[in-house]
Amino acid sequence: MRTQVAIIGGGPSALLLSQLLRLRGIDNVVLERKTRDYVLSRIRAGVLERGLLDLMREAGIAGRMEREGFAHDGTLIAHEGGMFHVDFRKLTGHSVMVYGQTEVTRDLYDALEKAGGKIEFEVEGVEIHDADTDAPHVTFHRGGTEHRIDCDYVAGCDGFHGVSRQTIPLSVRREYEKTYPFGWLGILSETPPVDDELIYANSARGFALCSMRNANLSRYYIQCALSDSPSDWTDAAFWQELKRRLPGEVAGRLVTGPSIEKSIAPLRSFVTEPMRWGRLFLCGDAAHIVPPTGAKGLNTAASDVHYLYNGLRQVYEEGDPEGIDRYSERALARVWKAERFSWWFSSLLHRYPDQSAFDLRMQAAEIDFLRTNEAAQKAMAENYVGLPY
Ligand code: RFL
Ligand code: PHB
Repeated sequence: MRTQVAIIGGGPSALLLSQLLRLRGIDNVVLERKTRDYVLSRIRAGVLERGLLDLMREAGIAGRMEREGFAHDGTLIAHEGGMFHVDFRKLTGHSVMVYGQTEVTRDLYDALEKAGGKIEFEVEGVEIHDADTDAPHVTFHRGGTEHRIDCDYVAGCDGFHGVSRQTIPLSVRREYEKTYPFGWLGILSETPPVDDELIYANSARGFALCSMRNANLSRYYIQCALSDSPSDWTDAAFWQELKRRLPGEVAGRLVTGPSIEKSIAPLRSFVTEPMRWGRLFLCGDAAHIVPPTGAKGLNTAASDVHYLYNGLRQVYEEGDPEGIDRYSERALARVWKAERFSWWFSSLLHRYPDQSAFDLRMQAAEIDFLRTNEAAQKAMAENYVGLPY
């Protein structure tokens, strides 16, 4: 088989890139190792920046998001029993959209399937060959048969545990990593959200987040030990702990119910450089990970897609390689700012096992500065709604 762009992975980065390229007549094939249902069962991001919304419009998949998504003009930050509001719209002129990653992915699968987009599911043993030459190819197995795809370019959109990053020789790759000494235990429940906006809470018992998917679907998270497993937490224990971390007035109106999903995610900051090796381009979680506190993972994956899609368009439509030559530099400049914001916002809101009394006072002072200082709120809001591409 031959195609112009072979796309490894079938998550949101891969599908968005595939659909944008397809609309420009650039042939591509998506290779996903799981089934569609499996990919759609992963509950992940919930907050979309305007850059991603624009890309969804350009990809022709924004209809349901415009109808069913919820625009949020600000967020709430709780600390020591009190709570304050950061007004994104007033401070930046922009808002964010609450619409789940699962729904974005579903809309992309539907659009690609309707338009005859090429997606191969349940592929095994994907290998990228000759990425540093002018004639790369990809091999994989399915049902005991080996397949080969010859292509012009390879987009590595296969997430943190994929093969694409590993294809870049260690002599070329530089990796930067920070792990955090805790995880997030998240639940999804068919209950009305406790507030119209998200609540990020710093409490003496650890971080908590109240988020949502729609008027009757709530998503809540609490900071937990890395050694915990979801089965250690009954629903009752989760709700009790969440309430203890929220201001009394919020806890009092929290509606609880059975969880329909419960999982633990470790927190990590990670970047690999460069994001291009020859004709292989890394995109999204394959190249970088952020802790979820700033809601930046999917949004940063989308900004990579923006730079790569425009670079590939430029080379195919104008014969100009400038965009792909500068892809790594442009993508990384924005990635590092999202890394900084996610690290800062995580440090502000979590309890660390080794925090001294002095560290705690520093954290409290910084939260109070954010509460009372408009310039600090503006800096936070500009990062949260998303820096320009
Ligand atoms: P994905 O979604 O991991 O998709 C990669 C796909 O590649 C497949 N794959 C392979 N396919 C073929 N061959 C191989 N060898 C392969 N290896 C892997 C996988 O099966 C998978 O389908 O990466 P992508 O597309 O780059 O998308 C990134 C986002 O998923 C991620 O950044 C976000 O979910 C992060 N994130 C959030 N981001 C936000 O922007 N806003 C949020 O509010 C937000 N909340 C979150 C989050 C992530 C979370 N978890 C669970 C880590 C909340 C949580 C709890
Ligand atoms: C979510 O709704 O899953 C969510 C929202 C905001 C975050 C992280 C996750 O910062």
